[in-house]
Amino acid sequence: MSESYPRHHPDIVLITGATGDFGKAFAQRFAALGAKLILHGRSQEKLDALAKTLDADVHTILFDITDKVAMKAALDNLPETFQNIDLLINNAGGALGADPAYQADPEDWETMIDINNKGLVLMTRFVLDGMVKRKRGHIINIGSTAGSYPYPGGHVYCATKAFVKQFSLALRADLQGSNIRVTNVEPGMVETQFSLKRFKGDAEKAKGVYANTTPLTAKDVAESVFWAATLPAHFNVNRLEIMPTVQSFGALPVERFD
Ligand code: 8X3
Repeated sequence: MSESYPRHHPDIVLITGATGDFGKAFAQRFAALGAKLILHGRSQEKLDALAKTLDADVHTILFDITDKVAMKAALDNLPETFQNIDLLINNAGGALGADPAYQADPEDWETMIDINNKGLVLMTRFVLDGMVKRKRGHIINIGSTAGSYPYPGGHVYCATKAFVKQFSLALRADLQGSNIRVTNVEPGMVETQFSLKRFKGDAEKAKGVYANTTPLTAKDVAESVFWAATLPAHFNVNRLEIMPTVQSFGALPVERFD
């Protein structure tokens, strides 16, 4: 006879970057649980299209994640029935460019830091106010294996994800005694629009990243987020590093002279 394991059910889930591949998969996974969803995006059209596909009570919030005034206003003006956020999934983010650091576009660097780091910490700061008062909540940050394992062309993207990892762990320290959980989910290769964005619309290059192999899918990542979020409230996953089976580690390169 199988014994059932108790699950935690977040009632209100806020997902940033909800109209991207990860965001959609998260929205679908938590809608299936019966959670109310606050979906953040930059296009009302895309948010509405996503909301239509979901069998859930949805509130959409529209702002650029780098605009802290608009972010604060959207959070301050949540309808009463959406105010008690149980779970924040800091998902908005991405990579821009994969050229060596000395050839990278400095604007891409600033954008990655603004979105992956500044957007994420401010969102967290604003949502934590209510969570701390209620002594209930979970912050799930979408990190990356790139935050632990640097690779050529990764420079600022890797650094932003290392920041997210350490920020997540440091938050745990400050939230001691608050009953609030923090988890950094760190996926490796996942087939999404990630590479298309990184290579600025070069579909050939983006396709090549996932060619002839079996990457993780957004659904796989949603499953791991869902697992961490629905564990009983006394159980905190600090970091969850996930990769497709086909991916592993390489040796450190050494320059040799003739
Ligand atoms: C995505 C994984 O390896 O492309 O965060 O940086 S990787």
